[in-house]
Formats: sequence, C-alpha cells, structure tokens
Amino acid sequence: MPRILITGSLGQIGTELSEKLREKYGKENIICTDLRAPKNNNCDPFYTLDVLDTVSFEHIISSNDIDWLIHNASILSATGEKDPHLAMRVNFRGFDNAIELARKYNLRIISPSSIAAFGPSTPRVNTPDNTVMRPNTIYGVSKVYVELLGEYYNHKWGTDFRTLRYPGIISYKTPPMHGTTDYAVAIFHEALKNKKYESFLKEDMLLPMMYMPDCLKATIGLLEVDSSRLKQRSFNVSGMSFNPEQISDAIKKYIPEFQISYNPDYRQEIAEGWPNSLDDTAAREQWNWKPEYDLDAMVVDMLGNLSDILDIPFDKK
Ligand code: NAD
Ligand code: AKB
Repeated sequence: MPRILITGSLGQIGTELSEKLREKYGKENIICTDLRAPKNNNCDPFYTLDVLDTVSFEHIISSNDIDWLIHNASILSATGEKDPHLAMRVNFRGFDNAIELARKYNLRIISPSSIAAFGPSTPRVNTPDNTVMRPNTIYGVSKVYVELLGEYYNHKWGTDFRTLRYPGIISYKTPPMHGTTDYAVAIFHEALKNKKYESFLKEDMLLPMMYMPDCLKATIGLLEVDSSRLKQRSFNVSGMSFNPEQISDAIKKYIPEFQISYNPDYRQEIAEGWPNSLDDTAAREQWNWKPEYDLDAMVVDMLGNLSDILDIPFDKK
C-alpha cells in the first residue's frame, strides 16, 4: 500500500479525496495536513502544516515514510486576485517546497493545475493540451509555474510529477469559497433555500465544469497509472460545459419556481480569460480517462444530496 500525504486536505477537493483514498488504501496510509485544524476526527492521522514551513513539511514526510504526495494547498483565483502576494507565497513557494521534497525523497507527486493556466489569447473552444498559455491572473500564472517546474524536475531528475487541469469542480460536501466557478455550487444552495440566485457571472459565460465523483476518478486515475504509460506530465480533463443560464434551466426542471438574476463582478473578467471547453484526448488515451456525469445527471444528484444535508424536501419526480 502506498503511503500518501495530502496538503490542503480540508479544502473542497481534499476533503473528499482523502475520504476516497482512506477507503481504498486504508485509513492509516492517508496522512492529511492543512493550515487549518479539522472540525472532526475523520481525518486522523492529521498534522497542522503550513506548506511554507519547509522544516515541518520535510519532517512529516520523512517520519511517515511517504511514497506519494498530493499537493492541494493553494490560493484560488478569486482570493488570488484580492491578495496576489498571498497567492505568490503559497502557490509558488509552497510548490517549490513540495517538488523539492518530492525529488529528495523520490516521491510520486500530483499538484493540480486548472483551466486558469490558459488565458485570453488561448483558443477557447476544445482547447488542446499544448497551446498558447498566457494567463492574466496570479492564480493562472502560478498554475503554469507548477506545470513547467514540475515538468523540469521530471526531465532533469526523473521526479515522478503529474498534473491535471481541473475544470470548475461542483460538489455538495465541502463548499468552495475562493474561486470563480463557485457560483455553480452556490446556485444549488440558493435554489433549495430561497428559490432564487444572483449570479456574479454573466448569463452566457460558458465554462468547463466537472462533478466531484469525476474529479476523484480523474485524480486517482492519474495518481495510479504506471509512469511508463505517460507520454506527457500535464493533462486536460473534461467533464461538461455550461453557462449560468443553462444550469439555471437544468435546475428549473426540478424546482420550477427557481429564478436567476445577474450582477457580474470582478470574477466575470477572470472567467473571460478561461476556455469554454477542453480537449482531453491525451488523458483518455494514456490513462483511460472518461467522465461519467453530464449536466442533467450532475444536477439531479446535487439537488438530491444537498436537500438531504440541508434538510429541505426535494421531489426528484
Ligand atoms: P480549497 O481552497 O477548497 O482548499 C485549499 C486548502 O489549502 C484549504 O483547506 C486551505 O486551508 C489550505 N491552505 C491554504 N494555504 C495553505 C498553506 N500555506 N499551507 C497549507 N495549507 C494551506 O481548494 P480546492 O478546491 O480543494 O483545490 C485543491 C487544488 O485543486 C488546488 O491546487 C486548486 O488550485 C486546484 N483546483 C481546484 C478547482 C476547484 O474548482 N475546486 C479547480 C481547478 C483546480
Ligand atoms: C477557481 O475558480 O479558481 C477554481 C479553478 C477553476 O481553478 N475553481
């Protein structure tokens, strides 16, 4: 069994990824860490870790016999634009520490990238893996840095670095709080609670998105594939694409009274630099990636699960 360390494990993705990995590899083999302390005992073993603290980061790796590192600690796009220096510290210096420790201890490392690695001059439809990458957010710049430095470590020292460009991730267990695609989660909470939602993105802002079960499937697929099958180290992964009007229409099929209104803010400009859809042929060919959820399947599953959590009756019909 590999012993896996996760940074940023209390975040939207880390919470569910650590749960899934515990089921698969055994609780004792998943070592969770975050800057914050956990609210319950689900994440034992757990260490409080600031990824900028190189000494503690190294101590946790060496004293726990780690094989694989999932480096999820990051500042996302919306918070990054509010505090670019914080994003520079955590996303650049934090990754410097993670990749250097991966080299030193011969770890397999996944550090997620994002659709934010692309920019306004990138071809927006069916965006390929290799294309123009000139992002205009600090978050996007940090993701290009992760991809290029990780690939350099792989080329120079053979470090087993892998990354995947997640679309916006939709989930019901841990709410996202720092990104631009967060509207696509908030809309479900507001639809169930108040039957209305004010979107901070325009009605036609088409973006790539992915439901959490597919995010976990993609992450574990890339984590487990034998290194010899990889012809590249950075991969697009695609789920679905929709805009606020389309997700609102899909929700209305189940909550007919639901109303959406639009009041775009600074996050609209961030979203305008990102692709509409991704070409993930390489991931499909090299590690058999295939998503399971489309918009309608995701909407009905989200409403069902979130209505249970919020204790709000919802008729699936
Ligand atoms: P998140 O913001 O929900 O969680 C990030 C976690 O990192 C938080 O728990 C936070 O406490 C922790 N953290 C922040 N600074 C830290 C530090 N200095 N040291 C240690 N921990 C620190 O993010 P997420 O959605 O879980 O994202 C995980 C990864 O996936 C990130 O690299 C993110 O860029 C990437 N990603 C996420 C999405 C998405 O839609 N959620 C999309 C594309 C890429
Ligand atoms: C964000 O909106 O910042 C993230 C992402 C797409 O990377 N969800």
